[in-house]
Amino acid sequence: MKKTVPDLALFGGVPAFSQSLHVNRPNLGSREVFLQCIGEMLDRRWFTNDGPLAVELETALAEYLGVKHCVLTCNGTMALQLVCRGLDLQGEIIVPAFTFIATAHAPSWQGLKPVYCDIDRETSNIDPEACEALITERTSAIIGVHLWGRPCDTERLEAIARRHSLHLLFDAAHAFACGHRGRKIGGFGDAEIFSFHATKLFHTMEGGAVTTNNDALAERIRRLRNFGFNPQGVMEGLGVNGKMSEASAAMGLANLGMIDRLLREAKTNYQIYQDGLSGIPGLNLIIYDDAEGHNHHYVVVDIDEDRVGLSRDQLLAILRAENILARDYFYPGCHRMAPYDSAVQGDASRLPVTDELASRVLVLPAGGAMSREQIKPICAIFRLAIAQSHTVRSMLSSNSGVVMDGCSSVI
Ligand code: T4K
Repeated sequence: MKKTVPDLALFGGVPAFSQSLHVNRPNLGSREVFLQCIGEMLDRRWFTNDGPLAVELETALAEYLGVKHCVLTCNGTMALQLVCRGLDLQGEIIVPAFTFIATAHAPSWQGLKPVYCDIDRETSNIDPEACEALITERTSAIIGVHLWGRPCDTERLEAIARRHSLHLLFDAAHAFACGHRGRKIGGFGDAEIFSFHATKLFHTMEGGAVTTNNDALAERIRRLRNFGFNPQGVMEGLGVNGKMSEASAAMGLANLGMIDRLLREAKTNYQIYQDGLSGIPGLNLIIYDDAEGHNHHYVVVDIDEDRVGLSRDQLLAILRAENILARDYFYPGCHRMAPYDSAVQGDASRLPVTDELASRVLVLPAGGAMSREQIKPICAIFRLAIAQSHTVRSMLSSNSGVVMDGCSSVI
């Protein structure tokens, strides 16, 4: 256990971990089910194109999420592109900038213009009032992101969308198995999209899905996903290859069967962090509402530099030197990244809450691969660095040889 500031690896101490700890290393559900599905797939020699494993997974997911249709895709980005096409969106769409770049790239790839909206300070989700103020005659849709799995204010957004005759989509990439007002995320708005990337709580290695209660939209997306062919094999128009492979679906079935265990493990790890980080002034673990139902997949801390005595980036550098590969998601916000940054240069203060949170938030290593024995030392390093913040600061300013590894923002 590290006791003094010179024990920190950033100042020459031995790193706390000999192997890197990652944010959200992939979960492994049932190895047995996975291998059995792969064996059957090999015997069948049926590897893709709506194979039996993908069909089984679509049915099981629709049931689990309580939604009429689940259309599997090769990733979450493709799922969002397919929805934009499926709804024939044109012109501008309103999106938050405090999200993974794919939320903006997917509609942009479809020729739409993202108009960035600020977020609510409490929830980190799109601010409905700010959203309504951005609507013009060019707007065709609003995309809410259930960031870290915390639900958007779906009721207010639905009311706004109705008032202005807009489509409403949700990027639910983080929100698998999360709930809102007694319903699982998946059936809100016109459609929701999920990412089943390897780093998500429920994953298919690579993959994603569109979920919707709209029969016609689901059918349209199925055709678009298969090059534009209809079920009779007749070409109807422009399409793309957005299908999920059978190997990915096998991983999905192996994980879905163990979903309760995966959720339990994530919650346990979150609670170990909660205990270990409690009572540190200025360091706040973001809270999940158990009454809504949550997956506890992202362990996110908000750092108030004035009270902590160190910036988010200084803490990030301390952790990374210990091989704790925390991330500064989603710094600096999509609006400040290429190709969108040139448009906001003259108007940099339009997203003040986004800019502030993007410089304060840190995502910690989590997921089922983490153990109590790993989480406790991480919390202890936070406590040591913050308790000794004056010493850390003065050592940082006097030691020009210190490398602030992995910080994307300016220290
Ligand atoms: N909307 C939102 C809100 C999203 O967060 C995402 C994806 C999407 C849409 C788009 O969905 P997809 O098209 O990706 O399905 C990662 C993921 O690639 C991305 O899926 C995810 N969000 C985003 C938040 O994180 P990176 O580049 O920041 O992290 P990456 O892929 O390096 O993985 C994180 C850590 O996990 C690594 O440090 C190492 C570890 N890792 C990763 C992989 C792939 C493993 O241990 N094993 C692995 O197999 O983007």
